[in-house]
Amino acid sequence: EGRDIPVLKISDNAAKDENEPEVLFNCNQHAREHLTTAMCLRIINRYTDQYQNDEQVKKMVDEREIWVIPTVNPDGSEFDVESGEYQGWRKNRQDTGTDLNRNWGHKWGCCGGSDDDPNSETYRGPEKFSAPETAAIRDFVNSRVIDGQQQIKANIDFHTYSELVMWPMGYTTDEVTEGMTQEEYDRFEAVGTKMAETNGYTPQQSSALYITDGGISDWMWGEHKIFAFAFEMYPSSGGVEGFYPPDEVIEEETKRNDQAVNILLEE
Ligand code: 0X9
Ligand code: CA
Ligand code: CA
Ligand code: ZN
Repeated sequence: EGRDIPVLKISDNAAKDENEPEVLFNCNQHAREHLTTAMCLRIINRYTDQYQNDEQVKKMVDEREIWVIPTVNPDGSEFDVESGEYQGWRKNRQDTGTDLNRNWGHKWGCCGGSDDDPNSETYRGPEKFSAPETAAIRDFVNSRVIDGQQQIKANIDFHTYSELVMWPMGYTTDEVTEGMTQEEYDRFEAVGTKMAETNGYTPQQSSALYITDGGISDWMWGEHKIFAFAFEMYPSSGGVEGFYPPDEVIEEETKRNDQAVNILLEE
């Protein structure tokens, strides 16, 4: 439907491209996962408003370039709420909808972790990056390759729900695979476990939940060696109402990830 996908940059001297590690946080790939949008807004508010008050925030703003995309799927998320009645909508708004988190180009459609039926909730689209949303973010991430070096070093893709910290790969239950050594896997597990100790989520390889292909974290790592995690936020379980917690939980359930966000920025 042509809505813009906003991206914000937070850093000292933000108008300049400085030689500082870049980190990307993105939210709301899935339309109904509105708590994640609030998560990205909290990151934005914290790393701006708290600059004077919080030493860790100041250090990260001074020494990193922080990119935040609060909504990857603005058409879908607007559709989910615009009638005044929640639609339980997951995908984008292209025809019957493409599941953006099955449309990324690493091992797209390889392994039974997505659907070729346009009516499916996990429809992968007619080809990789057929969705304007994934194509736009692919182009942005590709544009951060400067002199052959990817500037973005780490990423969290926020979802709801199940209270999980997940790392690649999603398309296979193998730890070591094409583009993933045991040493690399072990670092994912170590940092994922460390982050999970701060928010009380369960740390696991993505494929331990279920196999997905065409997921964002597989692409971030597989194509760019970006240290990429996916978080499933509050609640830990439920039905469709799990996507629509009351607004009273926003502060507590987004604050819950402050330390994990700090840890990834440090790493
Ligand atoms: O299915 C997804 O895209 C994510 N879960 S959600 O309920 N938010 O839709 C999980 C993606 C993580 N990757 C794998 N489980 N392989
Ligand atoms: Ca800077
Ligand atoms: Ca830079
Ligand atoms: Zn999701």
